[in-house]
Amino acid sequence: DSSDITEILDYRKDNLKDPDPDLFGIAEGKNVIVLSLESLQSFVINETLDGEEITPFLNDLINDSYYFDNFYHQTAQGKTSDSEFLVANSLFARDSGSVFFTHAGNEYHALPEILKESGYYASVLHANNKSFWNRDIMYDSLGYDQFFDITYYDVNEENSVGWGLKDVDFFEQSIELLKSQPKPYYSKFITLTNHFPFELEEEDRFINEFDSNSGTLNRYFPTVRYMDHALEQFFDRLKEEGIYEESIFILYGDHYGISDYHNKAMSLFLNKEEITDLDQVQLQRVPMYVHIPGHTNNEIKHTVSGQIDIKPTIMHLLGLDTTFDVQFGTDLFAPERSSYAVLRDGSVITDHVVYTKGSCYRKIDGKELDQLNCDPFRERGALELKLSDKLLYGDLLRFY
Ligand code: GP9
Ligand code: MN
Repeated sequence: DSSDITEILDYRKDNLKDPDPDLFGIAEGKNVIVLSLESLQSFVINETLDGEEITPFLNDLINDSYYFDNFYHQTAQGKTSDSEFLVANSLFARDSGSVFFTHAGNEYHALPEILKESGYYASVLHANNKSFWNRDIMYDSLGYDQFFDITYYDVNEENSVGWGLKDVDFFEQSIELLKSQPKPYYSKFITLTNHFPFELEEEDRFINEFDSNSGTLNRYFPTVRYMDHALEQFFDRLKEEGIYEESIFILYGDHYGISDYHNKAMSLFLNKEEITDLDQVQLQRVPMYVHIPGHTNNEIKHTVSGQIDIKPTIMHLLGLDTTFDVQFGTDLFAPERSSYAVLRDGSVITDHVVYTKGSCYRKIDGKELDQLNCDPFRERGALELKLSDKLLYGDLLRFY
C-alpha cells in the first residue's frame, strides 16, 4: 500500500546530494542528444590493435568532455532495454527477464516526461521494429513524444548489415528527423552495428580483426571501430547543420558486448594470465561522456558510478531540482557523491574494493580481503536493489 513508499522516500532523503553549483543549469534550454552505444565496453578506449587506435574519435572526444572511466553498466537480461530503463528512471531494472515487457503498465516519472514538463520534446531514434523490447508500449509509459522506428528509415540490402541499418546511414538519415522536431529536444539515438555477432562488410572494416580462438572477440574490434567512425561523421554533420552548438551530448555504452564465455581470448587481448572474478567486474565498465560544446573545464572523472546516475546528472545540468524525484542514483558531478556502484547481480564497487560472487577484493592488487572490508557496501547495495525492486513490483509511484 501507500505506506510502502515511505521507506523509499526516507532512504532517498538521507542520500540526497547537492549538485555542483558551477554545473547546475549549465545546459538549460539546450537540446540533449543521448547516444546509446551498442555493446561498447571501456577496455577498447585508448587501446590499439596492430598499432591502430580502435576508437580514435572517442579517444579524442575525451579531451573536450567530462569522461568517466569508472562507470559501469548495471543491466541484466534486458540488455539495451535495461539500460534505457536505468537512464530514464534512475531505478534498477529486473534481475532477470525484461522490465520493458513485465512492467510497461506501471506509473513512472521518467526523464522524458519530466523534460516535457519543462518544455522539451522527447524522442527516440532507432532503426528497428517498434515492438522490439516492447518499446512502443513502454515508451508511452516513459513519456516520449515520438519514436522514430524503422518505418522512418530507408533500409535496404546495400545499407544494411547484421541487425539492420548500418550506423553511418542511420545517423545520416536521422539528421532530417532531428531537424523536424520542435526545440529544445531530448533525443536518444540507439546504435545497432556493434551488436553480436559483430558482422561487417569488407568496405567498412577500418581495422584488423583480432587473432584469437574467439571469432566473436575478433570481430568486435572492426565493428567498434566502425561505430566510432559513424559517430565522427554524425558530429561533423551536426556541426554543418548548426545543431552541435545548441546541444549537449551524453554518450554511454549500453552493456557488455563480450561475455565471460570469451575470457580466454580476452585474457590474450588484455595480456593477462587469466580473467579473475575481479577482472570480470572491471570489464563491466562502459564509456560515459558528458560533452558540452564550448565548455572548457573538462576532465577525466574517476568517480565509481553507473547508468542509474545519468538521470539526476542530466536533470541538474538542465537546472532541474531532483529533491522530490524518486531516484536511486546520484548526480555524477555532485561534490559529495560517494564513489560507488552496485551491479544488478549484487556486485559492488568502491574506490578501493570490489565485492563479487561472495568475495571481497582489494582493487589495487586483487588481493582477497576479509569480508568486513566490503560488508557496509554490500549491505548498501543489497538494500538499494531491494528498495528499487519493491517500488517496481508494487508499482509504488502510483502513490506518489
Ligand atoms: C535492438 C537493439 C539491440 O533494438 O537495441 O538490443 P540488445 O540485444 O542489445 O538488447
Ligand atoms: Mn544493446
